[in-house]
Amino acid sequence: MSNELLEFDVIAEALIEKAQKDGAETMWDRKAALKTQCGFGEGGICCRICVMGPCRVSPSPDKGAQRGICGADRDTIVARNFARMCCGGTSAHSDHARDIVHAMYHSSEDGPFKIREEGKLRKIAAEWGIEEADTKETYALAHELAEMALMEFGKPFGTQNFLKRAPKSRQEIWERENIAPRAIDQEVVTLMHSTHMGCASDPESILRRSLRTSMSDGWGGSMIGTEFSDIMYGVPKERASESNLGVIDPEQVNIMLHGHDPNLAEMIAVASKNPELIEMAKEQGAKGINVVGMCCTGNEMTMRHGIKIAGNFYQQEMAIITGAVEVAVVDVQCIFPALPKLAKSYHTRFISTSPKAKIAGDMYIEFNEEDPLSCAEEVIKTAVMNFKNRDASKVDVPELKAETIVGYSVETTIGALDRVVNSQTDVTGTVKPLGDLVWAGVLRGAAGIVGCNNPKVEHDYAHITLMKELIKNDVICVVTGCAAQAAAKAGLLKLEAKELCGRGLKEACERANIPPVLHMGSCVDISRILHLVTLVANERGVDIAELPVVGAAPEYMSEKAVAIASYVVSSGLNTYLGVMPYVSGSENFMKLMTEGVKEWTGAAYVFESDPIKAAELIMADIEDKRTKLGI
Ligand code: NFS
Ligand code: SF4
Repeated sequence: MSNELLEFDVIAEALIEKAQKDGAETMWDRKAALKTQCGFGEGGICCRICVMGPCRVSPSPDKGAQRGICGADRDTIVARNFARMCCGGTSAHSDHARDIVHAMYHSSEDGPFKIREEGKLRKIAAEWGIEEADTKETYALAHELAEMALMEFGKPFGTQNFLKRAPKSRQEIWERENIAPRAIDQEVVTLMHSTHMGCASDPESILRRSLRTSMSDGWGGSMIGTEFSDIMYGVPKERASESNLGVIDPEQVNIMLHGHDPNLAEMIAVASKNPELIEMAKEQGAKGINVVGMCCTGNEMTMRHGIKIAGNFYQQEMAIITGAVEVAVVDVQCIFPALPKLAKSYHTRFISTSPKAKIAGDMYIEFNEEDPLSCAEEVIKTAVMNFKNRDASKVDVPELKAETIVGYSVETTIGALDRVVNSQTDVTGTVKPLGDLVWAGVLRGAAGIVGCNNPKVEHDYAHITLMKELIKNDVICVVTGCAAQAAAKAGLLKLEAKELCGRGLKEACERANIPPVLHMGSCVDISRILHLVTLVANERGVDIAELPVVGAAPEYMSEKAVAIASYVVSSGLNTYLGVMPYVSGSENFMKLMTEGVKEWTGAAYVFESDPIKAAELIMADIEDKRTKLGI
């Protein structure tokens, strides 16, 4: 293990000890109280889809109960449970996107929601076939596009608009395999229906339908979430930031922004710059107002504003345990329901804001798209007025933070690639230099490393180890979500990280002036990775499955990650999972995931918990793809 990680773990341990001293409970206490986790649940062979159950069947064909009361066997039960995780994940990403589109529908010249990227608005409007997209009045066009996007959730006919971005060959595969997603809500509803008691029992059909639902996330909800956020809040650009708990500043009013949807976060960012509120903070004895990000909201805000990231999923409790956070404000997803109680061990106020994620235990200030700033201002005022309630004896912020460069949207990445070419003689503004570097073997390939933290594995260890192994072997990494924050904390998002690379990647980083691990944003921004990969495949005239590119989620925990893995596999990229999903109770279903699906999409799920072994498998995979391409 590297020094940074050891150092990091020491800090984590210190904070857990501090929590114990402060009488505060953490996820580790709760994990211990749960004792051994349920083996049937772990294997995916407990069914409680109907009230005749729960039916726990045996993982073994030789002993124990073979079927539930209705007759469902282990293969059906595992498949249905897996499918419902895909539904949950797809719903979360896509409903997030719907809120962004609603905000765009309410956008206006003088309102808080504005169109900041007119060029991107017109480009996507044209891509979606809106007539006169280049001449229509900006807001009229924004509203028309927003309405069209809302139809992506419920249109009665046709498939997702963004599918057309993919190479022809990929689109044909999706048609052939019947996994081209229709309206997003329809895909979720129809899969919930399929997996209702007494409906589908064929595991193969259930997996195929799970892929299609997940596709409506990756090429639907997530892509809409990313692209429409960019139109409203700006396309992320390369910028410097910092990451880790040390970005919490004991001398300022600290507001921890946690969740996912940039609507709330953007308004908090605006309100935190309000001179009256800053003045108020000074009157309370603070030097100013410090907004720090947590989880994906942190990624959104660091990409667009350079707002510093306090940590990833696993650190949400630790941030509060520092005793220096005045307010933890949240919207949706990945928020421990434990936070309000934890906050009560300190002076921290916990504020939930979304009717979809009302969290009991402290304050609720509803975020309303029609008057978004009033919620944001109330949050900031609450924080400012809470500064005086800090208990100095409980304040202990670890001096630990790393410099980072973030902001690698597709547009910014292409801009960086232009530095590699001769602008006098070569074409600029395309992904061609990236294809050239891969084809020449300077880069062996690329890996998208994404996902959460999970207490089943050592925090951040798998993320960092996998990234380090791959960059050492000249594989460029693009990262999102909590994996991106792991990279940030370990110093992999710095230009100096090139020293950890093989010769080829180091040279490419020097020429393009980029770090070897590129922060592409939040988890909905995995759609940026899909888009980039698609552009490279189109430029080279090959299918996505032919590229020496893989997906990996070394420490994931959420349903969203299960949906992501499923749409990445459907898109043609082998996907390496470091944590076993709840499928081990059915050998047949596992076989479908690791082998069978390859015949449909050209890619499969790979299960490997050891990051060193995963890196070896990935390198073999990448080299095999290169051989087949003849490069
Ligand atoms: Ni992704 Fe973001 Fe983190 Fe996992 Fe949660 S924050 S959407 S789900 S835990 S990476
Ligand atoms: Fe049991 Fe079948 Fe009901 Fe599931 S659907 S709980 S297996 S009876």
